[in-house]
Amino acid sequence: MAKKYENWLVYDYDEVTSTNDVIKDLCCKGGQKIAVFAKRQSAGRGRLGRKWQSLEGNLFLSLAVEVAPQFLSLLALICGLTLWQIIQHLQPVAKARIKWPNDVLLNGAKVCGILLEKGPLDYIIVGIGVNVAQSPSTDAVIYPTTSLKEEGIEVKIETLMKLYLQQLDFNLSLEQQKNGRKNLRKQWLQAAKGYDETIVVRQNNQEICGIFKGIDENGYLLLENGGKICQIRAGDVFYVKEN
Ligand code: BT5
Repeated sequence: MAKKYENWLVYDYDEVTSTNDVIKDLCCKGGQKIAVFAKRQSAGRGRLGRKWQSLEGNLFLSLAVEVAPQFLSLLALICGLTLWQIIQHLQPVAKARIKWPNDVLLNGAKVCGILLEKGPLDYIIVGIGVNVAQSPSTDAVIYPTTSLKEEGIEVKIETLMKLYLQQLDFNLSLEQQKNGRKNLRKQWLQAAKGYDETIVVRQNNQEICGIFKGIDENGYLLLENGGKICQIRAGDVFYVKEN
């Protein structure tokens, strides 16, 4: 059931509730880089208990990554950057952008969502959902959606999974190098949508409007509001000017 791919042991399932749940049992012994891949997911989730619509033909992948707790918010950004880089590689003219922290947008619509959760031992579980073949109807979601296929990018799910593991490994090794984090933050900012533009950040029941001024060294969002820069650690970003 498990296949070795580069440094990763990849468990492959036909159907699971959530790849993020299955991986937590598999990585509890430690000592191995584990990934879980499923063709179907019956209870995919997003942040804050939100539902992730897991349509047939899309990618559902979870990885157990060992990182220091202080690196967590930057890891969240790197995971989105990784998919952005792959899309650019597959289709250099694609209009791909990252919406803080790690949603990947194609032509302004969400093609990928990433969920980080605490796993056993020192593992962080990274769950990646990519709309490869189809996207849910927009009435069921809070943001426009699309798929790679709808945007003219044809890739096999398994190929995409392998590219993701390879590119994430590359980014994580870069992070270990001198100026690696700075370099990754710079790349993320170049890929981000809306720098220096007005955005709205929705947090629980409040909304903060301000100018998106990039990210700090931890990957937190910097928002200029009333002449001051505030640091945002969590929330949903909406753009005032679309596309
Ligand atoms: C996310 O949450 O975007 C993280 C999604 C992570 C999904 C992966 S799949 C593999 C692994 N196993 C899991 O159970 N989860 C991970 P958030 O930022 O909270 O966005 C969730 C919102 O995105 C929903 O409330 C919908 O509005 C919208 N949404 C749901 N399904 C979508 C889809 N397939 N494509 C685009 N948007 C979607």
